[in-house]
Amino acid sequence: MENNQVLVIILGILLVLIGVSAVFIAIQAVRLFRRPTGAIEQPQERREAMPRPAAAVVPAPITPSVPVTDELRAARGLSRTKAFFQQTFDKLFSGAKAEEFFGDMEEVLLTADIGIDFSEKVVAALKSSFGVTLPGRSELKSKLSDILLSQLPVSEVSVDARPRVVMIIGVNGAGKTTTIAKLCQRFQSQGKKILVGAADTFRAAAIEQLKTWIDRVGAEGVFQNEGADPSAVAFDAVQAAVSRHSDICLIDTAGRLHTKLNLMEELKKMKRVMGKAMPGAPHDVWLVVDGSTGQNALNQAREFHQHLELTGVVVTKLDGSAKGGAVLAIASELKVPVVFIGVGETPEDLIPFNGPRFVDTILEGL
Ligand SMILES: Nc1nc2c(ncn2[C@@H]2O[C@H](COP(=O)(O)OP(=O)(O)O)[C@@H](O)[C@H]2O)c(=O)[nH]1
Ligand SMILES: [Mg+2]
Repeated sequence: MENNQVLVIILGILLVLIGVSAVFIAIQAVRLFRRPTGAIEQPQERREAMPRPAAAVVPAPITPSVPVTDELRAARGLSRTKAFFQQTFDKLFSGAKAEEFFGDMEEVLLTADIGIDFSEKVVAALKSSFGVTLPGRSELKSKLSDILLSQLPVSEVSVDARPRVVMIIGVNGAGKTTTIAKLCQRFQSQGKKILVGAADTFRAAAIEQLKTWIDRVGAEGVFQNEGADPSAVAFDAVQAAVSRHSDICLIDTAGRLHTKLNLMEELKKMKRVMGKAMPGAPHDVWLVVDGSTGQNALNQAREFHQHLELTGVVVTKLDGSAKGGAVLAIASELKVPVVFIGVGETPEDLIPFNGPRFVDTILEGL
């Protein structure tokens, strides 16, 4: 073989190798660019969870708002309640007889935690619509949806005050501090200036927990040491919110049982004292209840409302619970609007309550 021929063969082999490498690199590049960049469907466990009271005080950067709509979050968060309604109605319709139907129906509503009074009202309304005729599923669904909605109070026009002072109350562990963190996140993203008063001075860890969140979302806070008078903290916070021209002032409070009268008195005092720092404050008193406690949440709401005239209720922990019916029981019995629902532990998991959407979601499988 001549030298030239050898050279041509070597060159040929080299060209083939270069070609193969180029194809390989091109495939890798395409794969890389196709990989999703957003965090749209991050698995739950990878999303950031709220810190526990004793959590490290090193705030992680705020995750940019992922384009998951409130509607989607609500649907996910209420999936257990929806499944519960679907399964119990499946049972109700299998082999149902007209004469037993409405009696069984009342039982279903009761087990769905929508409360005795409300269940009776709903069944009476259904009976008056259908008489003794057994309704079809879609007929029942649409009538039930109308009845549930007609029982929900309409939210009043929002307060026109600056700062708008919102006092957050509830039993221990209901989710007050977490809800404040979530509210901060939501309001900040709407360009509002927030100031939080850490009036839960009962435990140092509670103050730290709140500080972590305030730093993380970049809100302002008024803190005092553990054991400080909660009314004094609330007063200072409202005064600071006025002088710093905050849009919203959120006051965290220590958890307390609704049955402890002296602790109720303490809340009443805080309320009065805030009014001295700014006439009309607090403009809102929101009760936070753990929705997974069903009827207990309704009892708490009843008691707190008697003492403190609630203007709104936040129902948390509806994710992981089939007791979402409690939302309807509270709103319909107390005639106090449910303002937000909590459907998870990340800062984005707080959704403004929307009655028609809520009813649609839980009855979707009927
Ligand atoms: N799954 C779930 N957990 C929640 C929700 N809201 C609060 N939590 C958790 O409930 C626990 C108690 O919350 P915290 O805000 O400290 O309660 P507080 O004592 O009322 O201030 C924390 O572990 C929170 O992460 C929610 O909507 N869903
Ligand atoms: Mg707390």
